[in-house]
Amino acid sequence: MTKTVLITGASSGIGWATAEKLAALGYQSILCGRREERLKELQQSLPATSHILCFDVSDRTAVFQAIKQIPEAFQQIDLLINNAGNAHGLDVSHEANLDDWDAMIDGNVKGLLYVTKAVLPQMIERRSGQIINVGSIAGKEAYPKGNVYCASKAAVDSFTQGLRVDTNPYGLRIGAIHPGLVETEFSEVRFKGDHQKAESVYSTITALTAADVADAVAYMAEAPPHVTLADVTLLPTDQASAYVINRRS
Ligand code: 8X3
Repeated sequence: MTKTVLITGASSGIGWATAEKLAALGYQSILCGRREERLKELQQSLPATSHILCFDVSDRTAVFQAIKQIPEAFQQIDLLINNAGNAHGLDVSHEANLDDWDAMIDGNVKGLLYVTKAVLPQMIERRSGQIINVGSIAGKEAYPKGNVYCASKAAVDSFTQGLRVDTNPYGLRIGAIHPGLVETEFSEVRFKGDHQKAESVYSTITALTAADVADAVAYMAEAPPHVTLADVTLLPTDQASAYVINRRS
């Protein structure tokens, strides 16, 4: 039977690449994001059926409304990939912008919680389903100026563990993947469009690509039902920890 995956943040980067990878494996997908045009572009390129849901994960009402409106053919969600999230700013705590902090807590933490809460009941009822949360190496180790971004990803890590414990009697597979440096729009967003600054994050190393992360997500998804990859940290070989990076000058 065709499996259905719901992917948040599908309009770019890891979300986009994961949609491509899973569609190639035959999954039908619910593509979620804020940018409808991008989602349409992705939909047209996929070899499998998909449905677009355009909403902002941090808008609690919108999340529940959108998920309620999923057409019948897509309603049984076998796999939820909580990928939406971003970094906003890179500043020491005493100089950071509170709006940036709000945006990270709202999107990376509250958004992930809302989508999970909207999808979880059907998985509990069916006693099957898988959730893969996209965390970050930043959630494992706080790095200078990462403060709230790191805290938001630590919350993803901790919530994943809690969710796995709570849902253990119901046969769900709950895990997280924690990537290190991945060359996507991530740094463009973090540095608010400062292209040069964003590029310099990746130009002196061989960073992961979004497709590398998608491959690992697919591996987690395709593992046999009795196998849960609970906690996967994925680093480029040039990166040993959140802040030990072998940069070539
Ligand atoms: C993205 C990885 O190292 O830039 O979450 O925080 S890092």
